[in-house]
Amino acid sequence: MMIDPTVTASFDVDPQRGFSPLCPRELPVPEGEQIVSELNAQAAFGAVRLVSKDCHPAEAPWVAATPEETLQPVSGNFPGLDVKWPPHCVVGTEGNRLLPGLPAETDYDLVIEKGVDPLKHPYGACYHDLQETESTGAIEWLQEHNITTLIVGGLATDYCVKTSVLQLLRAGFTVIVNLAACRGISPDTTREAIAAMRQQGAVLIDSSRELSRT
Ligand code: VGL
Repeated sequence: MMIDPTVTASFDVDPQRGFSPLCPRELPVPEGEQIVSELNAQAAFGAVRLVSKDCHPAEAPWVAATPEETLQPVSGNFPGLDVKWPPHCVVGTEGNRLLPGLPAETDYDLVIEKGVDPLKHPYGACYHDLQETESTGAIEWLQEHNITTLIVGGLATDYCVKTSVLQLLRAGFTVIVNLAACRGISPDTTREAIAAMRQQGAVLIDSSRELSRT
């Protein structure tokens, strides 16, 4: 696939230790730590590089007290929350850090922090809320930088990558999903996520080797 780097951004979605086997007590996505070389390779095709991060508090109504509570609905009237998750990517902890081998945060062109509010647990990088009313500024930033195309990878394929990709497609961007730079939480939901992204117009590639510059 031909890429014009001058209008392309590389987007690392939540490539954090808390979503990898490096932090087995958080939300370890199988092989989550193995995406780093592909994220770094795809970045060579973009003029800018973005990263989003889950930046959660330690306590929130969505935090599962036991592993069995994971994916159970949050009880009570919390419109910003859907299901429970193990504590992960808590600000100031190891799980919040980027995977080893990625650039320092200060070397990215934009860092998007999400999930800070204990009453909100968004998945997509473009909005702070599930209802998609409160922008993180990512879409506006990309538009201001004249970006039309994104190459996306990250964790997890079936949640934050999928939701971010669908948001970017709805905002009108061309979105290339680099599957070698993604890993999912479970095989079934990952398959469904890939089908949904394709159906909504994402271009799926198996690796950055399929990319070339115009
Ligand atoms: C994610 C589940 C819960 C993700 C975040 O980054 O994909 N998944 N929180």
